[in-house]
Amino acid sequence: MSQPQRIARIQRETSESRIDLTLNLDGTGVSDIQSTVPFYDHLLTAFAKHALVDLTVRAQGDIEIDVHHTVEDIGIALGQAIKQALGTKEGISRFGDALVPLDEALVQAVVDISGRPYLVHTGEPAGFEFHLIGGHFTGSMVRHVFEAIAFNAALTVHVTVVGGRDPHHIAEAEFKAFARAFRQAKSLDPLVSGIPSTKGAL
Ligand SMILES: [Mn+2]
Repeated sequence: MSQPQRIARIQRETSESRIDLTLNLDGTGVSDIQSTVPFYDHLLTAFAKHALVDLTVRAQGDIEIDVHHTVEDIGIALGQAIKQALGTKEGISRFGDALVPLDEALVQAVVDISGRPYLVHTGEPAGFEFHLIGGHFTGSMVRHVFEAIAFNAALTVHVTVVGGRDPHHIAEAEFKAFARAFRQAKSLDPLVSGIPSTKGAL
């Protein structure tokens, strides 16, 4: 039996942003990201590349106020797309983990496609949340994006910053570690038959 295509398109419009996002969970890491927030483009491009998903993002938002709304809303749309594309979750590995360095930064991520939204996020150095990466992307948004993805995709996500000094490195290593853990969790395991849960549902 052939698997249905694991793809999704989310179009989400509020008074604060307009998002058009497409996701293919069985891609090759090809992305075309135009979030209007350059460092976020960099993070989402890294996510697609290392999760082996194809991702396109077009966004327009009220970044003249702050990048917050647009960054969060893309996270929500990405979470919704992940949930939709995962479908019944039949045949997935379900769990994934990764330990990813970027020079001095080191980040561990663990993903469970559990159907239960949960985020445990620790270890960013003091003051990280206040740093403006690239002059426009607030460090605090990293956790906010993981919250948006975990809650809207119904994933259990643990991200632990083991070490790091440069905010760009830390943020990028967080996204790469999450990507690698997610890549493993969403992969189809030929040894798995049906939904990998003793409950019979995820
Ligand atoms: Mn970089």
